[in-house]
Amino acid sequence: MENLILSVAVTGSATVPTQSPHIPITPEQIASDAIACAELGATAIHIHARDPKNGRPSPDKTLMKQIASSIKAKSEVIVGISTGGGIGMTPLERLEPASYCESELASFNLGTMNFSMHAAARHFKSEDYLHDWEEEHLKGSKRFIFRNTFEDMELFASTMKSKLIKPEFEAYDTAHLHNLKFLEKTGFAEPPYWIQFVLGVLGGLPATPESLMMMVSTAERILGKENFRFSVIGVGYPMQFQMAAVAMAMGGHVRVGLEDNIFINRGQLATNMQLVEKVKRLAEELERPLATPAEARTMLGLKGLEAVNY
Ligand code: KMH
Ligand code: ZN
Repeated sequence: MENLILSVAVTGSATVPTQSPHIPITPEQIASDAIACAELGATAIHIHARDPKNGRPSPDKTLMKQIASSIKAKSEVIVGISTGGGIGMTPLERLEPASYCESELASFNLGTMNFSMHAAARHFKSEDYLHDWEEEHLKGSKRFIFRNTFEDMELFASTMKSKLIKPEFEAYDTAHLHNLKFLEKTGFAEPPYWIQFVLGVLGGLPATPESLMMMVSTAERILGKENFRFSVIGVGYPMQFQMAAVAMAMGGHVRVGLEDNIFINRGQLATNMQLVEKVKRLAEELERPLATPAEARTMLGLKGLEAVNY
């Protein structure tokens, strides 16, 4: 098996600051967690920006550039920029930070779907929330449609191609793999693919070994075994670790981080660095040495840090 590409999604846009004091918010905090995770051995960092005043997910490209360049100043870790953005952002707003920063990697979501975090609101009373946007963010996600139409995907694909940004395809269901195949047939995607199987979002497949097997076998059948590498995101606790272990045993790669899970043990809030350390322990036990950023750049065919705009 290949060395393990360990990605860390340090902040995301689904959670609210009230859920955990460890979620990095300011560009300095996000960069600092990214650098600390890289020092622990993480290969790649997936970033979103948040408004430093209140932690709300932000499409501000200058904030994103500030985060990416602070990471680059201290580390060679691969930086992947989110184009998933957050609730209320238009597809163009979501694309802008990656396009502006011309990052090596950027997420590419493969279909329109429900994407709800409303179940997390059951833990809080209205007066618990630290910021006025948070309650509606969680509860209102019941109405949220995560938009990724074919027109949007064509735009994302051609923009990323023109800036030599490698797509990190996010597939939440087997239908998304068929969408990717259609993009391939119509000239908007080209193997070899780097795919994240995202399991456990309310609106996508659940985080179970059965879902993962189905994703892998579907991808092998329709894309061809030699045409993709996969990594797995298990959303929630303990699914993040369970899916990591199954992915490692299958020769896949792994993403952890507070974007997808905020607990280190049942009921105990995590830091990003603790999540990395726990998954590193699993990787060691399962004989999957971590890939360095340089190794992963070769594996994924990335353009290199000299070619980014940050
Ligand atoms: N929040 C994750 C479940 C993106 O940023 O493009 C998926 C994600 C999407 O990371
Ligand atoms: Zn993300």
